Amino acid sequence: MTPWWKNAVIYQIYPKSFQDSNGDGIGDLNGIINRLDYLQKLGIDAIWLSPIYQSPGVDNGYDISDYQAIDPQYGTMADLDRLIAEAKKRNIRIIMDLVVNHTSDQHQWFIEARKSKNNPKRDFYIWRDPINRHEPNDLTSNFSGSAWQYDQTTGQYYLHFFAPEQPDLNWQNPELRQKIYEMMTFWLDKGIGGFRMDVIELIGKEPDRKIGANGPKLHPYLQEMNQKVLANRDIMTVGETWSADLETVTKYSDPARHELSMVFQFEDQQVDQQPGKEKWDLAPYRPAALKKILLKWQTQLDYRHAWNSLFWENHDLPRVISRWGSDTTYRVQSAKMFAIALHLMRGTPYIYNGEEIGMTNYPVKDITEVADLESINMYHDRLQKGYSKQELLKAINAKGRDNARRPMQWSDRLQAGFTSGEPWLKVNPNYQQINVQAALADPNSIFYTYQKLIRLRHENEIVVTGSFKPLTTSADVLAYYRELGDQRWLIVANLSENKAQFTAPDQLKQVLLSNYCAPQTLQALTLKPYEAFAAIVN
Ligand code: TEU
Ligand code: CA
Repeated sequence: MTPWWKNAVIYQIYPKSFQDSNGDGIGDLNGIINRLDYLQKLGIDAIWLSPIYQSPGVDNGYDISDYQAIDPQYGTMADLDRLIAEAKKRNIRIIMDLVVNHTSDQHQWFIEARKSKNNPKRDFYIWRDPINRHEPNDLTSNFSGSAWQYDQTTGQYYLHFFAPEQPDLNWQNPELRQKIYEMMTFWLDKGIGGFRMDVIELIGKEPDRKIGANGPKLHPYLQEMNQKVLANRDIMTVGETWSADLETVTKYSDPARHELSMVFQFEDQQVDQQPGKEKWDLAPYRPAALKKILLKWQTQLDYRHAWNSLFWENHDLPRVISRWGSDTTYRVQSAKMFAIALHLMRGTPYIYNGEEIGMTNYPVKDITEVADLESINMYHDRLQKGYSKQELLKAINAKGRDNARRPMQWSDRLQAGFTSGEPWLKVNPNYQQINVQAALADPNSIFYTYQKLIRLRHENEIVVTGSFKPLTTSADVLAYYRELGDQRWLIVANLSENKAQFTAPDQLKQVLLSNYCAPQTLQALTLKPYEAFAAIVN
């Protein structure tokens, strides 16, 4: 039997930016509850909620100080229980973000751990003596600088792969693992739909050997977690795994191995960065390179023994139309094209809040306008290394995480209907044109393309289990067949702003979706900029 999460579409909410209900400028749980009818109309099956746990907010909630308390800025545990119940009434499950590679430095465990070398919680974290009065080694943090922070009280360094306020947990400690499993069980017993697991690839780290991702104990830990917590529950799990390749994705998601339902892999993220460098080292987008990676994952992963997720955006990534499509002349066409191209592939699709109305990046002119610590740290680090302000701002505007974290644009009212107060991060001024209210009023909006794609997946087995066959096309055109029994669908997407020629040998039976006028034939077509369609053929 096909598990529910294979024909589900999941919607990611970034709570701080989704909907404020009390005028403090910060999105909250009651705000989400008020928008459930909208999400039901879109048709999604589950919400992945970015962290709403108690947190000092150094990394917007990815620094948790209490796993079993709700941060007061988002509401109360009663509000969350109500969200779970109200969502359930609409057949929507709540997927919680599980951040267990690290905690906040304000977590009770760390407050204890740093007190003394023989504190009972000391070994929940990773401590090392200085070497020649310096860091134990040259491991670096994802947020710039060393991954080691010196702690005065005991004269040792602790490990942090992210901010110093996010000390890494020591998964080698069995008592720590047990505590995490108990915490996960607490959440599952509330009736949530599963977990999205933050940087889960790092939990098998061996810092002395400079191993972060994919340590030798990673899969044994996940199997233990599965056995102790996840097994025999009607839930899904998705791991965030930046380093995943075909082989490791199979390890994580082969049902016979009892680890996770699926993972996020990020290979396509590299198409617009210089090889071997960081995301800030920009390189031009080449549609053909993107196509190659998409096809690799569709054709080379064995979907009988593995599963993949499909996404363009999340809270760490820029808006896809600003990045690889058009956020001006062809905004609507390119947004629909990305939707059509992605949602009819194999895997479970994710929509990031605002993607379904074609929200765009918001460029800044000065570093003082930036909120995200990743961008701010990188900026200061690279300024020191001799980069110019201008090129650093260019990189932040292209790839910075604030782009996707701007308040959700609900209407053309003040502050886009996000808040009646001052939003924590400025609203994109284009909200007067781009907003939910306008999208719902226009039958040709991006919103309805997403709605239709979700419905197609729900109603047609071919989208979920059909085989996948690429067509040979011109460089910038992605085209594939899905086939099941005697049914055949053809999906065509021009990934570029240039016109392109396209021909398929098939007869057109019925056009399911298109972002221009529906094509009349499949022979000798000239595809318009970002043109895409899906059709039943034979
Ligand atoms: O992100 C993992 C991660 O590695 C990010 O630093 C990522 O490389 C970067 O943002 C890409 O631009 C997860 C969360 O999704 C992110 O929001 C957190 O900041 C991070 O973990 C730490 O918990
Ligand atoms: Ca609020």
